[in-house]
Amino acid sequence: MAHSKKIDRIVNMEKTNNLDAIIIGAGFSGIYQLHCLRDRLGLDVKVFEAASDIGGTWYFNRYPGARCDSLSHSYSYYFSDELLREWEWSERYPQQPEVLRYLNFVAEKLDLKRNIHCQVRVDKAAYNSIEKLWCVKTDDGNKYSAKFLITAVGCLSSTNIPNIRGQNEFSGSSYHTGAWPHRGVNFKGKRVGLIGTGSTGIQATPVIAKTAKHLTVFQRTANYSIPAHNAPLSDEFKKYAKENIAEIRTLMHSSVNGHPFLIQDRSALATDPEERERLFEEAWKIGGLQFRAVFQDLITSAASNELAAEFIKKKIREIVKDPKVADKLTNFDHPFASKRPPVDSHYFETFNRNNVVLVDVRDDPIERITKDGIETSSASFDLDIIVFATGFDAMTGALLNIDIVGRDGVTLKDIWSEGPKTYLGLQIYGFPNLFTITGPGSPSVLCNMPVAIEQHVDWITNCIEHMLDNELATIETTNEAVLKWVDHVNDVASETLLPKAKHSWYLGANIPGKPRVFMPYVGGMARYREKCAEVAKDGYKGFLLSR
Ligand code: N01
Repeated sequence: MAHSKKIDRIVNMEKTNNLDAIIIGAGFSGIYQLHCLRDRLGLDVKVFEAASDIGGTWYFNRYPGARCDSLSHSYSYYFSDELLREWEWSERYPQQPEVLRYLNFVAEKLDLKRNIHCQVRVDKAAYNSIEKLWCVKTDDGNKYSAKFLITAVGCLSSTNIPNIRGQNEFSGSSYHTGAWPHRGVNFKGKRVGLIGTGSTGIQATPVIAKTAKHLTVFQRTANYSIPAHNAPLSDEFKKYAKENIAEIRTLMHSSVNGHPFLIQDRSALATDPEERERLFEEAWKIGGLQFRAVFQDLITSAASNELAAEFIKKKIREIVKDPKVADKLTNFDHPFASKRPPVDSHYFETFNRNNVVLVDVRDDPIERITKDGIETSSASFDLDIIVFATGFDAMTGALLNIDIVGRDGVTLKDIWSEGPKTYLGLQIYGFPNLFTITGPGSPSVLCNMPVAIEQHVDWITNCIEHMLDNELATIETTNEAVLKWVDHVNDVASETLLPKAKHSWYLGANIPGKPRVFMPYVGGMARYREKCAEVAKDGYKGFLLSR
């Protein structure tokens, strides 16, 4: 039933600009949220998207080698069996263009694009407590108001270019991987410098090395990486995925990280050494994020983690021919998987090529960028292209880039000045009727993203439906619920080794001046899903609902 008429759309601006809901962002989360609000609840909704087309992360991250590290059959919306049956992934891990094609397929199939306004950036959103409406200003000079405001801005969308002296002097070209030019970049015959060895740098390195004349990789933190063993999907597997939708969905919903596999209930430390080695070997052959699932205590026991770290070091040493290079690549300063573990296609092998050099910038820091390239404390590197694979102002950056003003004129920047504080990652005290899809304090980036997104969107949709059915005007979390949840997020994180990675973006440590707060919820997707369902069932415990 359409609820549109039920909403008292109080006009404080032009009539045509009054909506039931505004969604910011047209990536995985924004387009599904639009479908739910428009097609399930019958609301009048607009989506604003800064890019010139839909896709979010997958629109911007077009760098060479960009590929998903979730298994393709699980990197899909599971709300519609019809969509699942109609779409066919080609590889075990889809490349960026295929994921973007998938999102366009969904948007077209559900006729979503007519409500999505691209090349429109939301500059400001302010809550009008009298009218109980969100007032939104976009960069094309328009103003809109809506009862509900939903951010679908992504966790890794605000790019981070480190402030290195002399950046503007470089006479060559430079690019951030998360804002890659659509025309592509031709590396043929070029001397390339790549800064950063997170998931992105590790994916880009082997591909750039294939065409560049020379590639210098500037590594600050040695990173564990597990081989993807990517390959085309067999017809048999494609058939399995289509014929077992319900089982795969159940498996993903019951797993800790929303992946279609479970973490094995055994301890690395307690397993006999020979058997442990065999299991690690087997897991290495399977590859990808599933490696981490071979034992259940790898992220909770330092001793078990060390065993995994030693195994990975051994593997890297077997691959990399020059022992000095292998030393740099295995000089880990954090436990395995305490930062998001990259999944690679021939990353370590790339350092056996004679056109690739690794520079450890811990030993030999980058001093400045010059007209000709990069200078470290002991050498200079002449370059034609610099690639910044330097990550994102994760989880909060994209939200804080919008000037969001809540009840009583309180700004999001102020209320989060000591780090993000939310209830369930879904709502912020002082910001009624604002929902943050995959916000800080939710499993989000620790989970297979589509699973985390669908759970949030479904919860928000059900909540809005509940409000409409009961003629409720506002929902706002209480300060008490927020403080309790923030403590819980910290407590759960401290039971694991994840906060031990001092340079991790999970902690905001990659951005100078950003408060050090562990942002994602480590308690597991299945547990979190139950908690959210329980909150709703208990009449939205921790929220105040008003008429
Ligand atoms: O970013 P990162 P990313 N000088 O922050 C280095 C997701 N993702 O884009 O570790 C020198 O992880 C920095 O060094 P350090 C995934 O969740 C998914 O790679 O801070 N180096 C680090 O090596 C991932 O975790 C896929 O010491 C500097 C690198 O830059 C997340 O995105 C694919 C520096 C940044 O690594 C972010 O990954 C790709 C400086 N001044 C990414 N500043 C999928 O497959 C930073 N660095 C879905």
